[in-house]
Amino acid sequence: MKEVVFVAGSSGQIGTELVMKLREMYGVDNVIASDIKKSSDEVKQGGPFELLDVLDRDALFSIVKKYNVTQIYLLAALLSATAEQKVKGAWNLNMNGLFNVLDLAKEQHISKVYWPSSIAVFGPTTPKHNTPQRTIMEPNTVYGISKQTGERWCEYYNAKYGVDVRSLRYPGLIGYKSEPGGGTTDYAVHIFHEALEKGTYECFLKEDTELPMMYMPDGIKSTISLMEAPAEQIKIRSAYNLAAMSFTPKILAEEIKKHIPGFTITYKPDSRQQIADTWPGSIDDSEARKDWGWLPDYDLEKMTADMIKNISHP
Ligand code: AKB
Repeated sequence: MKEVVFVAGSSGQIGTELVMKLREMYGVDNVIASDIKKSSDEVKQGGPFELLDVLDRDALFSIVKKYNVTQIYLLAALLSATAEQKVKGAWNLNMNGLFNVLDLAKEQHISKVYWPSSIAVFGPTTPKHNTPQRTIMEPNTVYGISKQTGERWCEYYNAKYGVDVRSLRYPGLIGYKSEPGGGTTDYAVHIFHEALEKGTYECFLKEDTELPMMYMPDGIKSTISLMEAPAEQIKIRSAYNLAAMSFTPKILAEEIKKHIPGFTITYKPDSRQQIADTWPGSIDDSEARKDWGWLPDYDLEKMTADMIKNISHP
C-alpha cells in the first residue's frame, strides 16, 4: 500500500527535521507538513504544506481525505515550561489534539499514529536513576499530566479498538537546525549558540541538575525505527522509555570548553528548575532495545563536537 504521511506540528524542533527525513523515505509528494503557524522555508517549500489547528477536527479530516493520508505523526503540543503558563490551553491542545487523531484511526481513516510522550510522565516520587519502564508515575506538571494521560489513552485505543499507535518518552532533544520552544531542557541547545556567539551563557538550571538528553539525529532515528518496526514487535502501546546520554549543565559546559577554551557559564535558576527537579536523571531503555533494536549513535562527546561544527559552519 502506498503510504502518505501527515505531520502535524512541522514547525517545531522535531517536526522540522522529521519532515525532511520522511520526505527522503516516502517521496516529497507523499509527506504533508502542517502547523498552526508557518514552517521553515525548507519544510514549507520542499513539499505539500497545510496551515492547520489540530483542534479543528473537520479541517483535519478534510486534509486526511484530500491526500489519502495513511499515517499521522502528531507533534503539535505545548511543552513543559509553556504549559505551566497556559494550563487550560495546554491541556486542551495536548489532549484533544490526540483524541482527534486517535479517533481518525479508530474510524479506520488512517492506519498508524505516532504520538510523542516525554520523561515528563515521571514525577518527584519516581526513582531518579536508571528509571525503569514501569514505575511510580506521579507527574506534577501540566505537561507531564497530559503526557501520562495521553499514554493511557494510546494504550486504551490500541487494546479496545486495535489502533496502531506508537510512542516514545523523549528525553531533552538537542539539535542545531531549529530552536526548541518552551521546554525545560532547552538550555542544552541555547548554551551552544551563546557559547559560539558570546563565549558565555547564563543557565536557567543549577549546575548539578542531571537530565536525560538525546542528539536530534538519534531522536529522528528512534522515531522512524519505532514506526517502521513490524507491529508484533511493539509490545508497549503506552510509550517506550528512550535514552542516549545524561549530563548536568556543568558537565556539558566542561565538554564545550574542550572546543571553546574561554567559554564561561553562570547559573540563575528560574521556575524551570522546579520542573527539572521532578524528572529523572537517567533512564533505563532496555525494553526499547529488546523489542525493536534501539541503539543510540551519539554520546556527549560526539554530540558536542557535531553541534559546534554545524553551528559554526551552517
Ligand atoms: C521539555 O523540556 O518540556 C521537553 C521534554 C523533555 O519533553 N523537551
